[in-house]
Amino acid sequence: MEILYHGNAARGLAWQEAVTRALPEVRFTCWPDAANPAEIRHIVAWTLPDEVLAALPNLEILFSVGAGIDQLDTARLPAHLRIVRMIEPGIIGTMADYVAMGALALHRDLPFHVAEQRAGRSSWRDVAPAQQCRVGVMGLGELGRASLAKLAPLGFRLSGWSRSQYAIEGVDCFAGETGLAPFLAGCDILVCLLPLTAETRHILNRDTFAMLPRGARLVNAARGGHLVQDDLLAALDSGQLTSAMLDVTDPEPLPAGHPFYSHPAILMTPHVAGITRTDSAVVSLIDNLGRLLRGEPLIGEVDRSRGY
Ligand code: NDP
Ligand code: OXD
Repeated sequence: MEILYHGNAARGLAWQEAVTRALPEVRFTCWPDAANPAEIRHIVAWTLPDEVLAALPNLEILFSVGAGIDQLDTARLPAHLRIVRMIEPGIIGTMADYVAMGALALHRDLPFHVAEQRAGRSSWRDVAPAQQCRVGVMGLGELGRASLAKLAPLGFRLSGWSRSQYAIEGVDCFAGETGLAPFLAGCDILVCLLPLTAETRHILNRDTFAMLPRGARLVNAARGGHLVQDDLLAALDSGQLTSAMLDVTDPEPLPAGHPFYSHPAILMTPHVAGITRTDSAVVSLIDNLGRLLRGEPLIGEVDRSRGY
């Protein structure tokens, strides 16, 4: 079996070595080195540029380097292509850390204090214990659940919203369209960890913000396409929202001069919340390649009709 890698060269070499050591029967090649691209049936990549896609007419399975798959623009991929997303402890652990950092930073008014510092001022704001703050997570998948587990010992009151109804200890779980309004009504901090699909695009909009308690805060660590940027600015201006922490934007990076850069109530990071770790992700990849060789179900296979 051959698997082609497309992406960062250093990671490609490290994965080639690890995969070859663990599974000598797998030939791991790095784009553009495949001897016969027309024979390639499996690829691991973050995105598939047009020239790569065109060179691989017999592709059957695409392993995403990341947890999300929307960056692949799946509408342009053949309908029969199976897509497998990356589920690995590096992404999960770093994301949970980020969400904990975001919740604490917004709860303790870090954007305000940073803005005051930059303006050469020092003002005091009231401080409430974490136990008085309700954090709600949209998306109860791999990342949402790990983030809730990380938040729990910090003392926050926790809730979650997803498509399916779940029971998670210590978390008030809501589901589906009917669960959205009651979920939002109980979020002092709203965290978005949804996949970006036709249903979730622009879900962070003025109607959603209006259903939050006045003065709520937002952490978006999922995708920039979830957020309606003008609605966030309007909600911050009106006081409906107090502050936001954004790891993702559309586009990335935002153009120079974009109002988010200088907004005193917005903290931004450059898509670093959950990071695919070269060392731990290759273990997940090797596990999945072994499953493929044995004809077993793959971990993280995407339901293309659902979009995640
Ligand atoms: P999962 O597929 O494990 O979980 C997705 C969750 O979202 C599920 O609980 C699912 O519900 C829920 N969901 C999906 N659609 C809807 C909907 N229409 N209404 C309500 N709930 C919905 O994904 P992960 O947790 O692994 O990852 C989530 C996203 O995080 C990724 O798709 C990616 O975009 C983003 N990400 C961002 C990173 C960063 O660095 N900023 C890093 C890694 C990922 P159900 O359980 O019922 O199916
Ligand atoms: C991912 C990401 O999807 O890094 O893994 O955003």
